[in-house]
Amino acid sequence: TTDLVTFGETMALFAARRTGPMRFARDFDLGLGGAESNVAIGVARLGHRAAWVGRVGADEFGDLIRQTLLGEGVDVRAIADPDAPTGLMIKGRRTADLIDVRYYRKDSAGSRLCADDLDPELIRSARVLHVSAITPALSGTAREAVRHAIAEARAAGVLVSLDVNYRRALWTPGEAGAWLRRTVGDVDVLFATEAEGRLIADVEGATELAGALAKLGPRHVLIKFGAEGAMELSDGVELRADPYDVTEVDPVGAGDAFAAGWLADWLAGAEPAQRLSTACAAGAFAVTSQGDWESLPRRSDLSLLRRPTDGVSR
Ligand code: KDG
Repeated sequence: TTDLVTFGETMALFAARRTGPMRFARDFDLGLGGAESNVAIGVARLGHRAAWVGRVGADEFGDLIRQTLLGEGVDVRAIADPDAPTGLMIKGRRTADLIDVRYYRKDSAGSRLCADDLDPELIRSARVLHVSAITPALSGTAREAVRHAIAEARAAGVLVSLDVNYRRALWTPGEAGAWLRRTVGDVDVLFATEAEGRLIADVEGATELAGALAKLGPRHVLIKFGAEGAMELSDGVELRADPYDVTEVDPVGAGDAFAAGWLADWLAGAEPAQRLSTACAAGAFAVTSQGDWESLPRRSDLSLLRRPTDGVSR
């Protein structure tokens, strides 16, 4: 059993050490990244049990992914695919504040994920199923795995969480929008930026957008404004949270951290305002260092951040 189960593609990540065109990067830090495994790490660091399912290659990068997630306390269900390599993500720094992500993931092991890879018992035993709309963009079998997992979770009364995580390298806004509109009615918690929300409902204004999305089904709609904070519409009640004051080093992974913070506090039974605040704090931590997940907070870290209006902590 687990508190949260998630699945998707996790890739080996090469992050350029220096700023400039990638061809001059010369050296890279090797790590890993994957929206869903980032969430699993975040939830585990915040004190809950998280399981991650995915395919990796039968290669060094697959081992890296398995070992790193294990080290983070995630219940890793990594299937080593003998016929395809672990996908790669290359993160360049075109300028000091412009990150350039390239994928080498077509036909990767992760994209070959299928419904049979998901243990229905694991889903039924969880309290939360978290998916992202990256997975349906990977392949037909991966898309079917998402559909199947959501149906399984719903039938068992497991909370279904979906982060839009729109990736334009993988599909067009039209394709993503059509899938999201078909799926959102089966989702309890929806995480989106304003632009992502508009893939589903073309509505101006954050409050209006959240209302339109909630009408489609999700009981909890979370709209993220990046460095401007976030809002939540839950059971008709709107909440807003100010951002935390941090220096952004690398914004990639902030959304996953936000989802992890929110879901961890949902699991802990926290009040809505607390839950949204933890989500914002986790998102803020995520941008403070290089890497997609490395700076995700533990519970004891959360009190380190202050909102600008809170003044100085002594
Ligand atoms: O949200 C961050 C993720 O996007 C990153 O870690 C890698 O899953 C990934 C993707 O497809 O971009």
